[in-house]
Amino acid sequence: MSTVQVARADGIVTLTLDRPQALNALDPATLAALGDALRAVAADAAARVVVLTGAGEKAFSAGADIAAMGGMAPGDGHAFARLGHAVTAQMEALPVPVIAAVNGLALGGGLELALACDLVVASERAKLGQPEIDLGIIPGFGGTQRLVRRVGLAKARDLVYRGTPIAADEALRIGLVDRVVPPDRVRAEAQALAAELAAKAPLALRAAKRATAAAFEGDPAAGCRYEVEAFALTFATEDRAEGMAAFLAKRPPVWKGR
Ligand code: CO8
Repeated sequence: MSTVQVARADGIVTLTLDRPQALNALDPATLAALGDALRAVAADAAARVVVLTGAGEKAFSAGADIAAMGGMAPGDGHAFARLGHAVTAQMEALPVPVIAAVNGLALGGGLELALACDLVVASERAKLGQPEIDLGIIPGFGGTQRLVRRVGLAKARDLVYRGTPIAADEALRIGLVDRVVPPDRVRAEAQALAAELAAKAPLALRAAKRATAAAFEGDPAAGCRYEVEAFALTFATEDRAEGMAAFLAKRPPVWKGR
């Protein structure tokens, strides 16, 4: 039985890490299953938004599976780190936004999955951190890079050097998460946000994801040049004509994804 559950409704694909007895720790099989699910989303023209969450009340994910890592030789560790990087890169490369619904602990590789998401909704009870230092390792699924980008060098170093998790309100304050809600609201809030995005003009939403990603791919001037190209492409869509006509006619737009 897969440890990643997939549910589809109204253009929203919800992926649930499902190993609650191990706090949704990421073993190689779970990462591979997540990779398979993401490949299916990438090939699904009807998918508009992805929500990633963890089963149970306690954890989004407590990180890479320590029991699985315990027996790994350096070469296995290298392969495991590459698998984690491949999956987080897949998440960023998806044409549609990914929302993390952090329903509890997001530690180590668990936080690194959330960092590869476009937006993060967290439970008031969530705890987030990079505790790898206390295992004698460092973040290995892209955390050192994405965390620095998200919260800045000093705050990222504080989390990585000390390994001490922070509470949701502190995570909100430093920009590590985007919204904090009561525990029983986290999944509903993520679904509502997903529904809001799923109702947007699909091609414009995809262009917005690609163009904002370009901000980190080269120098700012190259990012701005990319924005001009992506912006111009939206002008070639029927949805652009519909969006502007609807505004002028004072009626809601009807998106066709063309
Ligand atoms: N891996 C495997 N099993 C885990 C993990 C984990 N990361 N976290 C929890 N579990 C298991 C526990 O072993 C326990 O299993 P069992 O019931 O069979 O004993 C079960 O989940 C419940 O956990 P606890 O009893 O420990 O629950 P507590 O509420 O007492 O504690 C904690 C919760 C504080 C979260 C505690 O479980 C903990 O410290 N977990 C480890 C957190 C951690 O260090 N995460 C980072 C892992 S390293 C990592 O993610 C690196 C990513 C990059 C790897 C690159 C590859 C080379």
